[in-house]
Amino acid sequence: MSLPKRYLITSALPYANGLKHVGHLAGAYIPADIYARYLRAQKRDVVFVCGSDEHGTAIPIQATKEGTTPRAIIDKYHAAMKQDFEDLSMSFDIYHRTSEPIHHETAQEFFTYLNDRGELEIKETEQYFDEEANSFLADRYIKGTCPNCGSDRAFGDQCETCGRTLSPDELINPVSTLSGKTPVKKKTSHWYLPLGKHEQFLREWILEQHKDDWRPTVIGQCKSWIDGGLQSRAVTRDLDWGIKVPVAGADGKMLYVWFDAPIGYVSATKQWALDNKKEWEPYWYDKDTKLVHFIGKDNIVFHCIIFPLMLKLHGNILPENVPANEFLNLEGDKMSTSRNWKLDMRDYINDFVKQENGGTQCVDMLRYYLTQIAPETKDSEFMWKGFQDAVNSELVSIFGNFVNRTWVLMHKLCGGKVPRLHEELLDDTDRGLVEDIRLARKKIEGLLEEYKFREALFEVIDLSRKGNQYMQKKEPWIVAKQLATNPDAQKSIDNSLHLCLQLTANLAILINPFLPNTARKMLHMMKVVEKMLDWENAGKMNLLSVGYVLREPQLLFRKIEDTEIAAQIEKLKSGLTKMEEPKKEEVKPEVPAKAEIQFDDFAKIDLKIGTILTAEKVEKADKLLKLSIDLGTETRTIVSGIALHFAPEEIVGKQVTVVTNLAPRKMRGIESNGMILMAEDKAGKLHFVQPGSMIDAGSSVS
Ligand code: B3M
Ligand code: ZN
Repeated sequence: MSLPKRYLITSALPYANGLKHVGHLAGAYIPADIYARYLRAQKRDVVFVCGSDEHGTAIPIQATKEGTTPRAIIDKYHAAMKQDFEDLSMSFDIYHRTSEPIHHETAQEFFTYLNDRGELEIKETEQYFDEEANSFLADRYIKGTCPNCGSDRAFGDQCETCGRTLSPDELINPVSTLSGKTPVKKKTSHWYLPLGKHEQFLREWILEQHKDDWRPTVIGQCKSWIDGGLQSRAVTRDLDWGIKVPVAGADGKMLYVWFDAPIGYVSATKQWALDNKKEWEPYWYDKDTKLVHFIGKDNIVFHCIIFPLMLKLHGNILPENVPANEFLNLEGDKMSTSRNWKLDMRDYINDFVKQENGGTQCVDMLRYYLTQIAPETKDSEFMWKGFQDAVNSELVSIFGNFVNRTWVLMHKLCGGKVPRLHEELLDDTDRGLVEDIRLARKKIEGLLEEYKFREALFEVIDLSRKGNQYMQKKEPWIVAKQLATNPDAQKSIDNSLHLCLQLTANLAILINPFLPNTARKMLHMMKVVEKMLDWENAGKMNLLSVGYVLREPQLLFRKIEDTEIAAQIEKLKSGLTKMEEPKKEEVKPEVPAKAEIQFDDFAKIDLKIGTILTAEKVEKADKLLKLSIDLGTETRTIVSGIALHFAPEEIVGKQVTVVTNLAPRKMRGIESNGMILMAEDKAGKLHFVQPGSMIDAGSSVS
């Protein structure tokens, strides 16, 4: 298959109504940035666009909250978001905004084009009207009960509890958020995009053409939309903030935000072309352009059904793929702005990047962890402990350690220069390493082309792990002890360090799309120019010339201390919005003593130390976790009622005391074979009963 001539990469345009959190970053921004950086390293023609979404009712709602104007809100948050993205090394070619005149014109032209060709229909309907506020109610201004999950905090456009897209008519018991009153229905006319008319096209294009290359979750959502019957969607609203409907007499009507926002990708491309003296049209009209939208799963319908249909009717190209991510939870709970359970990008920047021991290494540390846990196939979990582990035991101990060891040894044993390669002495271990490098490039490339970023990153780290293993096998520091007696000793040292240095250069190329700052730090140590990072160099074993003098090593990453993690968790818990705060800790009454037993009674209980191998939530049971526990000679499944106290990820690897001869019991259809002992403190918090230090799984307790 021939390569596309050019790429247009988009990241969802965040609403300029507040700071964005790391869940957003992991969903729509980091993956797009990795992809764009990879393509640029491949020397492909790529434009990566993003910008602030400055319309929609979210803006005036925030303005009311902050007692200011919508204009002040968008100016404030546009600047803040732009800065945050910059601070986290996002490499947008343009970060635009939808309040710009060029965007208003582009969106209006789109509307006019479709309207003039009869692709829109006008319908008079009854819509919710707040008599007290004398205003039609935008979807966001209506609250009620979600028909899907029963949450009583659903909005007229979406239920944030279950993520379902709604229309106001679907809400049970609608209430106006302006006055708190039940709204009435009033007649109004609007323009609609008749999706139903295009069902055939949508079915073929999505469910047949893309059934194998789009993510199953994306196809699944599209299918349920299409199968559920495609309704006409209003593309205008009765509002006073937005882009005016470009039709005479349509006063007080604005384009619906979801009509104008995706057109923001087009206007951003136009602005980029103007700024760079390029043409924008090929990126939106030429079939040889590959358009890819990176988004979170709540935006799937708009990017896979509605916007593509608008593009088609307007004569543009369609997206090749829409790699939508699932959601990222935080410390065992959904991230939420209203409950203040979140980690804003800005907070991470202030607490890590801007600290004395921070800087760009902290940027890359976050990028690393967010890619490692990217919710590509299912929701995933940001755990501070997981962040610490990822940094300390992978970035520091594997990748960083390999590079550092190589540099230190090269300075110590090879005079700070790239040593020669003595071909005649190469052995299978050496050849194996060269082959590993070549294979790694192939694998990483393949995974990146398929938007499998977490696996691709794993392969990079795995290659550095292989470097460590190689070093361990070659032990140049031991060989150095034979320098006086063995004439080949220096040659053997030269060979291992030569190969390790070439591997380091390769690692810089391969890690570059993910951790661009780390790659640049490595370039500095190698005293080579940016050009070395070209992807075509990956796999080459002559990237550093023999005899070339290299700089002193710099540590690539610092460790994350326990105290930093504890402080973040404390901050998160203390910031939880008051109304949602967990119930006050009740002081538990002392547990009354049980009746006396004989030693024989006690001796009947078989107690062993086990290690938790896996832990997962049990479906439809809030309190239960399904654990598999290593008991030395066997692995047991135990269902335990501790899900409200521990997140699955945090307990994997922990040791526990297990009652191993308890009769099996079925819970939610899962057979539980034993019980783990828990201690409950005065505040009702549960603790595992554990040995003082790690001991063999299966050790008996008596
Ligand atoms: N602003 C919704 C969101 O931030 C919306 C995305 C627009 S992408 C064209 O989730
Ligand atoms: Zn719901």
